[in-house]
Amino acid sequence: MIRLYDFITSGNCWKVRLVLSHLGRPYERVEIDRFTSYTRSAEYRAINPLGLVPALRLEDGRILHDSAAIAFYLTEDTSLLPADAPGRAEVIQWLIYEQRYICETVGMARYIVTTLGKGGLDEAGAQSETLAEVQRLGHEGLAGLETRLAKRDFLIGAGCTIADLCNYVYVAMADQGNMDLAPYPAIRRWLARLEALPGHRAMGDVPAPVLRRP
Ligand SMILES: N[C@@H](CCC(=O)N[C@@H](CS)C(=O)NCC(=O)O)C(=O)O
Repeated sequence: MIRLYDFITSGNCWKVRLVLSHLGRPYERVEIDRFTSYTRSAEYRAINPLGLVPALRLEDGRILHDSAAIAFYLTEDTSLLPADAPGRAEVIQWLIYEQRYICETVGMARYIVTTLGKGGLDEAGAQSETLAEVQRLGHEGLAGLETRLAKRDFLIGAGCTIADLCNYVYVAMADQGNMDLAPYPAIRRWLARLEALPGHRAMGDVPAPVLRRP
């Protein structure tokens, strides 16, 4: 069976879990504690040399890392990945968009606020310039999504694809980075549309792990 190396609170891992639940595909979950340095250990770097989650071990022993690559692999020959070349190129385009303009901005704001543990405030209590800058860039990313979604239900074609699922995750958690989605009505409708799909799972709704590390 395929095996996912997973942090529950990682948005990039949630993307892969969402894809798996939409597919109804069983998998083994290895739960990693992100607050240890296990991902930097030699044991884990043998799984992913970059020391990052998610990583997916395939039945034949090969390992894939990076949420976009894993999502692309898992959805071959399914409705979540178009079969035609232009449709697949559009998926790649929106996966790149997510990594550059959503994950690294909206996702980074969440990371600064929730994981760096300072609530986004520097030692003097003022909002950190770094947080303000990633929020500014995040609003650029959200504005691009809002424009795309203004007259359509999903990012590509008529149904949900991995472009939607991957972009969904950090946008859905924007409030955790103190980013307000009020100015983006099309995005808010799209989030609700995705959350109403039968394959949707909340971030914390995970199968029991087969292993815990460390
Ligand atoms: N581009 C990668 C980014 C992966 C990434 O940054 N993962 C973070 C968690 S969201 C991580 O593993 N951090 C390592 C650590 O915190 O030890 C992807 O989409 O999967």
